[in-house]
This record gives sequence, C-alpha cells and structure tokens, in this order.
Amino acid sequence: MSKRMDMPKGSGYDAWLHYHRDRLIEKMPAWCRVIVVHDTDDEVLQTAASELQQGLASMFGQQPKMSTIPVHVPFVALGTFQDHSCIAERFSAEEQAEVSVEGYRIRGVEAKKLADSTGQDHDDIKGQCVIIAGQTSKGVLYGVFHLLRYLQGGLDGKLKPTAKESLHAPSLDLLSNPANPIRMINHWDNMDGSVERGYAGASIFYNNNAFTTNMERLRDYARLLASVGIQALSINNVNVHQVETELITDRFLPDVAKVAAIFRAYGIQIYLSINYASPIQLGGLTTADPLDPDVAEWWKTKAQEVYAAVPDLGGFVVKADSENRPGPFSYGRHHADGANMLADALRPYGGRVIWRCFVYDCKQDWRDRKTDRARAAFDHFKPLDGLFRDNVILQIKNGPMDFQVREPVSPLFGALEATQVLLEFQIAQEYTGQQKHLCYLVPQWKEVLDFDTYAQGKGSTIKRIVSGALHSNSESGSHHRKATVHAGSGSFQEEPTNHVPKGTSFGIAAVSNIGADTNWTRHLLAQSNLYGYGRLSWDPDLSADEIADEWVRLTFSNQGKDYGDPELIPTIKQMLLDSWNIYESYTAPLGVGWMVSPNHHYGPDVDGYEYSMWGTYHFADCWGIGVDRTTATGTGYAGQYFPPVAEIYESTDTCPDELLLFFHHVPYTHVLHSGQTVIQHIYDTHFEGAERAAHLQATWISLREHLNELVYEQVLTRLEHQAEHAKEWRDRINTYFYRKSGIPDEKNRPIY
Ligand code: GCV
Repeated sequence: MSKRMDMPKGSGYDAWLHYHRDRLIEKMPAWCRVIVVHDTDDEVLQTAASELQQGLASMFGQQPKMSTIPVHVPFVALGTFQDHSCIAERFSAEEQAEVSVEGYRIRGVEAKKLADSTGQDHDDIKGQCVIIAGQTSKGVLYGVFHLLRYLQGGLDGKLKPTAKESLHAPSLDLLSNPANPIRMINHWDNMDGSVERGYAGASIFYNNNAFTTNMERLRDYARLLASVGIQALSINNVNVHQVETELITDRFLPDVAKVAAIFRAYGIQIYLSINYASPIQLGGLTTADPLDPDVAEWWKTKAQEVYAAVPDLGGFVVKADSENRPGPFSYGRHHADGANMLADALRPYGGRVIWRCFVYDCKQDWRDRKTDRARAAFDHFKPLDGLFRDNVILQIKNGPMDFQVREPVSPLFGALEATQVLLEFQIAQEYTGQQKHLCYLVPQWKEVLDFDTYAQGKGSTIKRIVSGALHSNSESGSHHRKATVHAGSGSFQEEPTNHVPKGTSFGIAAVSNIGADTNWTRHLLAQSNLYGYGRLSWDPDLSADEIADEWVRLTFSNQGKDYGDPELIPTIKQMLLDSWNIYESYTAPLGVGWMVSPNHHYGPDVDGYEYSMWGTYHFADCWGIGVDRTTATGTGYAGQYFPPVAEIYESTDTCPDELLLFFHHVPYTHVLHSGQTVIQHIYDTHFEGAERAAHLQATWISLREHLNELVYEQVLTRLEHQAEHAKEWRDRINTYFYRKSGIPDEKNRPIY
C-alpha cells in the first residue's frame, strides 16, 4: 500500500478524498469485507485494489481482506472482462461491448443469483456482492473511485447523503464511459520552483532547478487526478526557459522517468513542453527550420533518447510563435510544417504533438483598427485544416482572447473540419480572482461546452466537437484536404496528409490551479474547480449544480460537526453557483474584458491594457465603449462564426447583452435587452456585485458552528479579502465611467 503524506484534519490536504467515518453507519456492509482481485502485475489494477481497500478501511474503520480467488462470503470484485472470468460472467456480451476503453460497469448482485446463474459453487454465499469491471485496468480504477464516491454519499450528485439503504449493493447497476478520450491537465511549473500564473504556492514538481524528492506528494496528486478521471498531464510550463529546455536531455530524463512512474500507476500519461528552438539551444545547429533535414534528424534522434527513458511518454506540448517564443514563422514556415516535423519524430513511439493555437501578434499598433487579436487563432490555423499528421492535436483556448471572465467561444471550433482538437480551459484563476476571490468556474465551462457552433447545422455543440463525436459522424472528417492555402508564408506543403480524425485524439486540457500549499489550491473552495474540471471532462452533460453538489458533499460531509445542519451542503453549494456571476458583475462589464493590472493581472486597472501594445483594447472615450468586431464596420471577427451565430453577433439587436462590448462599440446611453442603459448597467452591477461579495462572507460566517475550525478560518480570510477588494473594483470602475461619460447614477449612490 502506498504511503500518503500525513496532514492535519481540516487542512484540506485530502480534498474530496477524505473518506471520513460516517457515524450513521455502524458496521461495514458485508460485501465490503473482502476485495477479490486476481493476482496481477498490472500496476493500475493494483492501485485500484489498494485505493478501494484504503477507502473502505477509512470509511468503515475495518480493513477489508484481499483475496485473489472468489470467496464464499459476500465480496467486492474488480478486474477487466478479459482477464477475469469471474468478472466477465456477470455481464452479457452486449453489456461488455458497451463499455469503452476507459469506461466501467459497476453491478451489485444478490449472492443467490450469482450462484444460480453461474451454476458454480457459490451457493453458500449469503448477502450481496459488487462487481467493478472495465475493458482496461484504467476503467476499473475509475470504477473504484466512483464506488468510493457513492459510498461517501455523492454519487453523481443524485443521491442523498449516505444512508443505510444506499449501501445495499444490488441497487447498484451502472455504466459510465468518458465522453472525452483525452482529459488533460497542463502545468505551467518552472524548474526554479515558481509556477506561471500559480496562486497556490510553489511547484510540487521542482525546486531550485531540480526535481522534487517528495514523491509522496506527487503520488497524492496523482490520486486526486485519477479520482476524477484525468489521464494526461504535462509537467512543465509551455514557456520553456533555459533549464527546462534540458528536460529532454540526460541531465533530467532519469527524473522525468521517476515522475512518469508515479503517475503511470494511476493511469496518467505525462507529456513534456518543449522549446521549439531546442536544435539550436541543445544541438548546436544554426537553425530550427522545420524543413531543414538536419533539424528533422536532430528531433528523430532526440525522440529516440527520450522514449528510451520514458517509453510511454504521451508526447510534446508546444507553444510556438507566441508571446516571443520561437517557432516556424522565423523560417517563413507554417505551423503545420513545424508540428508535422515533430510528429514524424514521435510517431515510431506512439507519441503525440499537442500544438497550441494561442498565436497572435503581441505588438499591435492601436491606430490599426482592423488588426484584432481575437481573430488571430482562426486566421492562423483555419487555412491549415487537414494538413496536420494524425498524431498532431491543436489545442485551442476556450475563447479567442485569454481566459477572461467573459468572452465568446473561439470560432476555430467547428471551423477545423479535418483536424483533431483539444479545448483548453484555465482552472488557475488568472483573470478570475487568482484564488483569492471565490469563482466556481464550472458554470462558465458548461456554457462553452453547450455552445452551438452550427458548424454542421444545429446541434454542433462544442462538447461534440471536442469529444470527436461530431467528426466521427460527419463526412467532412473523412475527406482529405485539397484546398490551397492562402497567406504568403514561405514553403507551404500542399500535399494532403491522408488524415482522417477518428475520434481518439480529441478532448479537453486545462491549466492547473494547484501548488505546494497544504490544501493544494490556497482557497479551499477553489478545489471545486479542479474536481469540477475532471468530472466535466469525463461527462460534459453533468450540470454545474450536480458537480457542485457532489464536491460539497464529498468535501464537507462528515467534517465532524455538521450532522446537525441540513443547510450546510445547500448553502455552500449556492455560494459556489453564484460566485462566477458575482465576480463578473464587479469586474469588467458586458464582455469587454481586460480591465486588470498589466502583467500580474490582479485588481482593477481600466486603462491598464488600453495603452499597452498587447492589443487588448476597450476603446472607452467620453461617448462610448467597446470593440467593433462586426464585418460591416469593424474587424470582421464576428464573421468567423457560422450562420446564424455570425448574424447574431453582428447586430446589436441580437447580440447577447453579456457580450455586447466584445462585439460592438456603443454609446453609454445604448439600451440593452435588459432595458437598462449601458452606463446604468455598469453602475448597478458594480454596486450589486460588491454587496453580493459581502454576502458571501456573511453566509460563510453563518456556517461557523458547523464547520471544522481550520477549514472555517482558511476560507474566511479569503472571503474577507474578496469583500474588500470587490469594493475597490466597484469604486474604480464606477468612477472611471462616471468621469468619462459625465452621466450620473440614476439611484444617486456614492461614486467618487
Ligand atoms: C504560459 C497568457 C498568460 C501567460 C501564459 C499565456 C499562454 O498570456 O498571461 O502567462 O503563458 O497566456 O497561455 O501561453
């Protein structure tokens, strides 16, 4: 059994896996007393058995026995259909076929039925048995975590807190398959121990330009991730600096291999972010030109070395030609040239290239009103559709800008018809309060996933695009590229790649929000975002409410004091559900974004980016505000969407209020669909937002007697800060727009 770090109760270290003893359950259910798992070398299956054993022991105060053969007492058995006949015989061929590679089935059976149906010698089993089955050991591991969630009372948010009835095994009968083949977390950790946009302490992977020796912490992290179905992890920042460039050399590969081993046991494949200019920096070449044969050869040799050290490395993540990082543009080449060259090097080992589409000109001239950063990803990558190798995946941020509290969905989704894509979210709250403010992001992610692009008619939602479902169903995914690429950019290869996206290299990635703080996320309630991201990437149909409900139950049930208060769970849940809207209301209005202090991105600074060269304007003057992104008079960005979405955004008559200023420049007196003017909306939302932030704090205080003191205190400190800071936001924004517009607040509230 793997060792875990011992942390005080209430520290938040165990997160949603605390498995507290439920005092309502007097004794362990019979079927939990023996775990049947066949003798196996499969590490992930061993992990699954060990997790189940530890979880049950912790919840019921009694250590289940392990058995490698079926026993004559009730039991819980786990294994794959293929390797475990005692498992396979519990499911029909059709039922087995319904389980996908990483999916699982859990079934409770009356022991009597078990005996009847098999005709085997089980007649003397009394009571119930539970079977956890998958096609692969990873599926079984996810099934184990599901069962443990169930026992903690949070099964998919659909159960009441653990009651005796829910322990009745035969009531269990479920199938669960992940919607997304890739469910990934990206770390922006640097080897000096810092984390780019990290708000929860130092890196858990590195310090002082070396790998951590604290493998227990990494293992505990792997558990958290696997428990919500994460199976891919990039372990270093996409901005690959000098030392990190050497991660793919002998200097660090033995360490990478050790980390890979920790995560492998939890079914998680690791990836490395690489420096596109490595052939120059490490190899002494004079160029990193993707079409230079020496460069291609250098990468082939490098891939051989890397895979000798870590044979199951997932592949490379690449940020190229973005924010001053090197890339193929320096050589007059396209991104398909760059990505394909790397893909060819990784192909013999089954490796993938995850190529980021966050490519834009960060040195924009404000006089040029046609250049628009929002257009950039589409303009760069749409013309390359169909030209990427089948082990290249394009990673696209959810919006066209950069993880703002509100922005539209990137129009590149759906526009790429013959290219595999990963959607990129940011769990780290870079622009959403930096884990000092409460901002449960699942509702925002749900809006993105449910957004209908109309790429192939109604129902072409983002969730169907990123899971690969839309491509599998469509003709468009199967035709090869014939179109000619426009843009005057050097040596474009016109050959089609014979690539047919089949749905295995699609999914979701997200920037991590964890660090070395004891509770992982600094703001304890921000753990809900990590949990929620995992659950949503497994099942995008879960609602934000269901996920919040699960997380709150798993985190706050049985904290030791809460039996008396039936309101605890719903109250904390409501705080989460309200929080994104609250944060949005006291920060940048109506989708305009970017009113934060430059560089560190925290706190109000309305003109912070207006007079910088990064191209993130709001164009506020004394008459109006907003960016004209229409095709008629603006940058043309609205035209990157499919109809009818393009038309909806094109006109102020149909553009949704919350995105009005993203798409249109309007006078302050413009009347919104809500009936308010833009200026009055700004005042109202900012006054209300600050009040609601204060209410979050008051609500938390009202729960005090029902919470563990450590938990109470750590969250309270954050909420106090948020309430104060929300006032600062309110005042800075309101005074700015009052002074710009000269229009007073209808309700005559104090604006300085
Ligand atoms: C890793 C934004 C962030 C950067 C980040 C970049 C990216 O610009 O502020 O810190 O760099 O996005 O996603 O590459």
